[in-house]
Amino acid sequence: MTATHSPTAAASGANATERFKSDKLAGVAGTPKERVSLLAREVLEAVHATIRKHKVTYDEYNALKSWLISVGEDGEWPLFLDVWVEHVVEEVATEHRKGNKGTIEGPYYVPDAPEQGARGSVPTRENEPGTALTWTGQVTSTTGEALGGAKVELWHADADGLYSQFAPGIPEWNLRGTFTTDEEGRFEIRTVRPAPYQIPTDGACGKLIAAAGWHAWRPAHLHVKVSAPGHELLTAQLYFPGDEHNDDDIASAVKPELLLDPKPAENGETVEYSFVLDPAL
Ligand code: MBD
Ligand code: FE
Repeated sequence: MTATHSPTAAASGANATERFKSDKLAGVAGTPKERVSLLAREVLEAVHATIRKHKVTYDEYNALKSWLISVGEDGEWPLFLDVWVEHVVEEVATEHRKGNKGTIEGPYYVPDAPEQGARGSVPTRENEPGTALTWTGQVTSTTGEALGGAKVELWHADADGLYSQFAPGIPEWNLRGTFTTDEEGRFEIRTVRPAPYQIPTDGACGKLIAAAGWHAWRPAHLHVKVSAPGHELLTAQLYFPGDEHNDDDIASAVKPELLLDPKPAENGETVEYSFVLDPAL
């Protein structure tokens, strides 16, 4: 991937912040005082303990303050939280499940992607770069029932590692589609293989990565949300074997159950991957 194709903080951060505000703020107002007090106190105590343990200086305190200010200015709170915190929230939220493993949503989901039926292609540009990938699968319940009419929402980066609506110059719904399973719960999706994804290096998160000597990469991944009436929504990502970042994903979101096994085909690759949904709580 060339530098000209790197995602920028300006293009992705502000959009991710707006997206979050419009989608995710319903229902968060009712948290009881006792719960807020408990959680806020324990997080602050953990910060205090780190300061004492490592004798944090005023210079370091001011570096933190200035960095926190820039996270907001760059619109990178969604990116920061989804990369370094969400994986533990997801772990706790789904530990009771018997069906499919899921993983984090990340900052780039957009609801209501165009409907493509049970079999079809995600929206692509003419000559969309990348290896063609035909994915077949079935949605069933933990009781073994086929789930017809289930929704499989797919979104992913292109062969340059860029997401539509979060990088300039890409058609609005490129590589974003909603599929609806047939009576047997089956679907067939045609898309292209995404590239590994580098989080923007020119914003606050990039500054932290550079200052700490970390890397900015996620392995190539397909994002999905799978839903059916009476079942828990499954949010997952699927990964490709052999990707050099499967073992050191910056977002800690890879699980062995989420690795695909693509096979070479006449035109690109084929892959089978199915989903098992838990009953709604
Ligand atoms: C991504 O594409 C992503 O999936 C996550 C979790 C964080 C940043 C970019
Ligand atoms: Fe992603």
